[in-house]
Amino acid sequence: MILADDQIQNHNQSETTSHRNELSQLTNLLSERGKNPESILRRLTGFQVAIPSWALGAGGTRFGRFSIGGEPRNLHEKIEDIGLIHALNCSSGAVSLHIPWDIPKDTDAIKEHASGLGIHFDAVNSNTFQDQPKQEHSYKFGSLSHTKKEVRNQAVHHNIEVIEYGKKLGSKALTVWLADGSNFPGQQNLRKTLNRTLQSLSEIYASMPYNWKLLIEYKPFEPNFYSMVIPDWGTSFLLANSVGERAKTLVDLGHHLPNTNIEQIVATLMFEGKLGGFHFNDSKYADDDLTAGSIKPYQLFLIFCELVDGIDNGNNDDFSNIDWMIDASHNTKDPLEDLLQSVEAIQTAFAKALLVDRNRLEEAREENDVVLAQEVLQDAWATDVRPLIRESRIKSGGAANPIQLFRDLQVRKTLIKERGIGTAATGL
Ligand SMILES: [Mn+2]
Repeated sequence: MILADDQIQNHNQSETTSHRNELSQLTNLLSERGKNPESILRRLTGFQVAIPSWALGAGGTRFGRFSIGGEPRNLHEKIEDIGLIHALNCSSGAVSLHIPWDIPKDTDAIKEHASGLGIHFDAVNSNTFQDQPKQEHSYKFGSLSHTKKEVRNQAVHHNIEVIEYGKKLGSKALTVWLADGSNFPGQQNLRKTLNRTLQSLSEIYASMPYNWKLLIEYKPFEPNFYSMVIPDWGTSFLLANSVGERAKTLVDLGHHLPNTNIEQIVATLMFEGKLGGFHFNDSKYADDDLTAGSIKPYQLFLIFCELVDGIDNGNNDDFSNIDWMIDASHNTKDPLEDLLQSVEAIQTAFAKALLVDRNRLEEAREENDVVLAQEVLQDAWATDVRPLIRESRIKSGGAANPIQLFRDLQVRKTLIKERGIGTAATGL
């Protein structure tokens, strides 16, 4: 299903008057505070968050999975769904492919299909956390860190194969999330395991084009429950530093133990110019993969405060040097509506971070005025920025209210009619 421009324009017409009123109130308020609404709008409009190819179908747990109907049956249809999201919000113009779940059979055709919908190919993702049919060696006891050289070679070659697909599609980064680890004390020599991982990652790095990044993701537990080879940002950072300049750390919000100060991790990585990528989601307990901003929106805001500060003052030049992606699972919601909500929550956190009066905040910090520092943050946090986000969408040709239009047009019903009720997309 492809949306026509006039469907979006007709929807926007019906929202015009109230939107204009809300927007002018907000821009007046921002101007009074010495902020330039136009420059905030420009930054919002330029910010694109990639959608992973595994997020377009219903997610599940190890206990079960409930189909939503009309799920994309192949990569072509997955990209079509991302095209729908992007047409509605104009902020999801990239897809992050998972290999081997979404191997493009005809790379030229798929590239053309994507570019027709305004979508480019973001980081490609390898998979050595499960065995594939006809695979020679099993990853049951690890992949890049495995004790046997032949298993490590197989895993390294898989990553190189993923790079080859990415090169054909125009990707510029490989994301490695390593499920390797151990379930019981004594199972692994922790130092040797780390060393083997470093050697394997170095081999992969050596096979990347000169303008690619290697993004190293970390996770404290699951699927292994005693030790993970890359459990935290420190280990990822250590590996990235040893592997090379274009190896960077990727922060997945769900991959931290409860109450970890993620914004401080972001600040530290930016201080070192090693923040390479970001996976958005939210969680109450661990890697829950819930909608970004649905549980801890203030944390998301604080993270964006560090991102904005780091980019404006630090070693990471601009937002385009960081790979942004949503990494969530949609067990109960329509994935397309959930992704629209996630992108809006991310934009909200970003917009509020741009409203922070940085000069005043720095002055308060220098004077150790703790109360004022908190007030400055709260002033930005408590501002309703939705009119700005709406305006950024409308200006870019998107919908004033994407979820409302998605429902008015009965998009899911149409997809079910086109694809059937029992379809299941590959993914988590
Ligand atoms: Mn992730």
